[in-house]
Amino acid sequence: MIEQKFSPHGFKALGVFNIEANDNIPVDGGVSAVLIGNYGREMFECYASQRSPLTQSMDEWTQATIDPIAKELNATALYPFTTPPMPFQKWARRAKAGRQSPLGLNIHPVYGMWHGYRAFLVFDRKIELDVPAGDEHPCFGCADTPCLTACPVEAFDGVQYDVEKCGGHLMKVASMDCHNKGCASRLACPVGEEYAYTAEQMQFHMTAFSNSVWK
Ligand code: B12
Ligand code: SF4
Ligand code: SF4
Repeated sequence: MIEQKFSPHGFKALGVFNIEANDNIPVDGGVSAVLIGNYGREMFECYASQRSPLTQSMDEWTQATIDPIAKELNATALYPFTTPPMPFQKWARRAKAGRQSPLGLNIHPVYGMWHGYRAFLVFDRKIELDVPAGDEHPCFGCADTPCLTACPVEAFDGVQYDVEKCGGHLMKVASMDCHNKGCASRLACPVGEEYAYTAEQMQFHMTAFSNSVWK
């Protein structure tokens, strides 16, 4: 039922958790929180064909699409792009939609690095979903950790992400591969490779990221 509402837009229900007080979900009476996200290429294709007018940003399109569905489902939508930011990565781990990788990004057991979060829907009732969770941490047994050595400026040290190093590199001509193909560290991860975004979608991401850091 929930999935059917979202699938025409390329959004997927990625997980669910029963809300506890220390989750600090800012909705009175919230019982279940359902993570709505995207994986693979589909949502980008829906965005390209459904956004209106052509200047609508992905966040604006997301909210314009999800708000009416949330209303229909009698749920409250929370978004990852509000300020101050809400701890989406932590909540996504609560929803069993991913584990923390050495990159700091959550890794999904099936879709690897190639997924994102678009909203949490908070319900005043218990919701159950059948989604692939995966019992084992996907990084368990990845002895070579290629994600940590792929970045040309070593922006990841396994503990934190050096935004300045990455951003500084992206300003240089030598960073063309990062701009054209996508972040080398994310691309180095073998989990869920078949869900990787297209070159065009990677470029969209890198432009959005560069603009957010350097605006
Ligand atoms: C601020 C932010 C950033 C900042 C990070 C600042 C920093 N100090 O590291 C910048 C702009 C650099 C950034 C970059 C990216 N981000 Co970002 N970012 C966010 C945002 C909006 C808020 C994070 C936050 O403050 N949370 C609240 C605090 C309380 O929680 P926290 O866990 O302590 O937050 C920290 C981490 O989230 C971390 N962080 C955020 N993004 C990233 C990216 C990497 C690689 C790492 C290691 C850490 C990191 O910075 C936060 C502050 O210290 C979240 C959305 C959200 N609401 O969570 C997305 C989010 C975390 N980002 C995401 C992604 C995918 C990226 C990018 C990889 C791609 C992109 N968006 O273009 C890039 C990395 C660039 C690259 N090389 O490809 C995804 C992660 C999905 C996942 N699987 O975990 C999120 C959840 C957005 C989403 N809608 O899905 N991001
Ligand atoms: S390359 Fe290995 S350690 Fe790095 S995120 Fe992927 S599975 Fe985890
Ligand atoms: S975008 Fe390029 S410079 Fe930035 S972390 Fe990824 S590989 Fe490193």
